[in-house]
Amino acid sequence: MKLWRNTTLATLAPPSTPEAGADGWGLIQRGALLADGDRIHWAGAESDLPAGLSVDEETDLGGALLTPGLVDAHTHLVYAGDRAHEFELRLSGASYEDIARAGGGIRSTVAATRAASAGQLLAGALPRARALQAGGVTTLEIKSGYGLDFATEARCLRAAREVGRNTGLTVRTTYLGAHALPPEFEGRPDDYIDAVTGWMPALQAEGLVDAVDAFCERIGFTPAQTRRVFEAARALGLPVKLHAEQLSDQGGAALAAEFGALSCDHLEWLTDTGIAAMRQAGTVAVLLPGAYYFLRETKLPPVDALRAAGVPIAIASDHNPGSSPGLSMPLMLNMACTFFRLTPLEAWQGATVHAARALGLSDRGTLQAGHRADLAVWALEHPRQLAYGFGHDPCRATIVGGHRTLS
Ligand code: DI6
Ligand code: FE
Repeated sequence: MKLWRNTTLATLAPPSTPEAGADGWGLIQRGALLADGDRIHWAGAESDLPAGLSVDEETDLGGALLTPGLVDAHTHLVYAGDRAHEFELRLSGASYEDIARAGGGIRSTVAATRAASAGQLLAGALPRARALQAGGVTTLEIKSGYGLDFATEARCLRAAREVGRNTGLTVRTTYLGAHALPPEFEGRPDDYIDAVTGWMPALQAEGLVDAVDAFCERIGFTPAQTRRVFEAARALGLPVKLHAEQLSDQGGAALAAEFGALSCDHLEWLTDTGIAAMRQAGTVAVLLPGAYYFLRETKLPPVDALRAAGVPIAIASDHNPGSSPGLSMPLMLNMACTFFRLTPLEAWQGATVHAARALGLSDRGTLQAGHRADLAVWALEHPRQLAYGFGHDPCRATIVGGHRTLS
């Protein structure tokens, strides 16, 4: 067994568990944590350490803060090229949608990604994953969606799997073939949806698909087209999620909820109908403050109504080259508080236990016996300080499945 001691624990454990605290943080001063293989065996006050256990490895954390590792539940980490020039165009007045309609945007990243080899895609994605990890991330989701043909979508999803193998991080893959209309299908979006659904079984058979996503938007796909993608996923037993209500209200959240979606993401234009449907389906709301910030949006997601309805709220980086080229979950926590008025505790829960749920994972996101030993060590006294600062770098180490992977 491995022991981490002389630490302040923030367990974030739910009220029914022995690791819980009165206020949601589950703060334990002079704490200790024991891991057996890749699982947490015990977490509590060092003075209560169970006796008679054989400890093979002991780490004195010198009083540092120990928390669950962060979960980034929405990234587009695998792509080639960048869109710094489009950033300049937007700063001089062009809108994100204007650029997309003029053939730039997602399509320009698709052209660069199609031209990139598997090795180049991995070489681009690995440092991004490591940057997220340096900010405390131990589990992340990676979407395809910059290939838009079978070979390139498969190459991107394989690169995502490789990121997991190379870093030790848990990577959940999402097939986002319905991200944008590729040029060869111009004017034929329904034919393209046929292609997207047609590629799905082979991608699944290769073990490349943990979930299926779509971009339901004026510059993406209609609700009717999205429904066809979801029907294909359901026929294969694959869970769905949706880029919904980012730039306009398309009723996407209600549609996704009808399919029992794991999550609906973005949600700036979400309505009460969508919220009610998500609550009923148990769908997580994934808020993406990086895209809100970088696109200089002003329409806020309906956080109060989500909270009142009891819809779990997660936050994620949405890392992508067009609308959120950031790689720091600590910054997302800060922006979720400043822009969206989440409390620091809600932001933490949003980047841990609720984010895990958005990926269909119920074995991580808190420090409680039986959960994965996915941990982050911080030079902080209280986790609220992570959401308070910005541009700082307080993560000292991450531990994935009981193994220290970064320090
Ligand atoms: N919404 C987003 O924010 C990203 N994809 C999506 O559907 C942006 C993708 C990009 O601009 O490259
Ligand atoms: Fe996205």
